[in-house]
Amino acid sequence: MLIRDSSDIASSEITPKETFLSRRTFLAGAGLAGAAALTGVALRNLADPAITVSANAKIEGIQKSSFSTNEQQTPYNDVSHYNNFYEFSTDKYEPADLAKNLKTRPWTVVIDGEVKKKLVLDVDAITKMASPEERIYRHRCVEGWSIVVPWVGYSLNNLIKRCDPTSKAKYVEFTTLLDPKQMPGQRINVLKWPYVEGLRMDEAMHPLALLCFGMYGEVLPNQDGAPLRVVLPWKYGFKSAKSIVRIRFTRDQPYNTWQQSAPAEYGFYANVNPNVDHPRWSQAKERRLGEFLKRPTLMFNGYDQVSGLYSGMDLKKNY
Ligand SMILES: Nc1nc2c(c(=O)[nH]1)N[C@H]1C(S)=C(S)[C@@H](COP(=O)(O)O)O[C@H]1N2
Ligand SMILES: [Mo]
Repeated sequence: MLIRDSSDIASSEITPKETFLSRRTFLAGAGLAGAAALTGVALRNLADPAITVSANAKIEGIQKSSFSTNEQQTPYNDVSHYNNFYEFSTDKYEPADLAKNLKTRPWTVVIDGEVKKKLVLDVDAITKMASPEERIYRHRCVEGWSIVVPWVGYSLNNLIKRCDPTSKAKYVEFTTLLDPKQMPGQRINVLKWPYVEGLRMDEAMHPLALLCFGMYGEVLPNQDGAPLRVVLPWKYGFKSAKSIVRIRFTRDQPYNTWQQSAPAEYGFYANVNPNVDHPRWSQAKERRLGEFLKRPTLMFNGYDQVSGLYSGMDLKKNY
């Protein structure tokens, strides 16, 4: 994000990727048909890691959600092989492979700050706190690409209510795992580690804000933020922190990572807004992965139900 400009995005980034992905998809079909006679183990060993059929566990008892869009979903293989996850790489194709050995169990999440009692929760206890829903959300990256993903999780407000925040809690901050041994991207100072993001309390309590642990009916692949991430469909993708180990309630606005590294480009709010250009490119349009023509970007990414959270705010100033 830091090192790209709009011409890079239009030419060298998105277009070659689509060619690449459709080629991969084709190869996947051919490879699997040819390997159909082999055992599952042999198939997994022989297959290109980028096209291995996922062995991820199915999530039981998923309910449908009225918040889902009925737009066409982006293929699983694209969503799991085109990732921003700088802890592994600044390249979008590499996290799929580099994250494959990330140890996501056991995994604990510390809940502290302005709470009546500090908590250390096992991720499997967290995922069981409310029934899982499938939320098919549009997801818009600040770089100009977008995807439609059937995430699995539940409204973040279910967890927040269980955490007993004090009346002084005005914001909630999310911190990603810090572990350079497992996360090779953290051996490079491309960002200040660990990755930190945050929300105002009323944003975090909005039912659209999703605490996410799965996609396409299965547990999250590591490169998409396993075992636990947030998904905030009305904000640019960078607000949705991955592989969360700490949730802290604060009195003051968290100093999020992207604001630290490029304050003129990435603010705290980061609401999708076609009327506010990025300093180096327009945000008026986006390219859905797999599509050729760009489409207009919608205010709040089309999630108008959040607009009340920002009434009276200057969204040019609070970008
Ligand atoms: N910890 C962490 N979280 C992160 C990022 C990251 O680099 N590190 N990238 C963000 C950005 S810019 C985007 S667009 C989304 C991408 O999520 P996806 O790979 O599941 O599509 O993750 C966000 N969360
Ligand atoms: Mo992004």
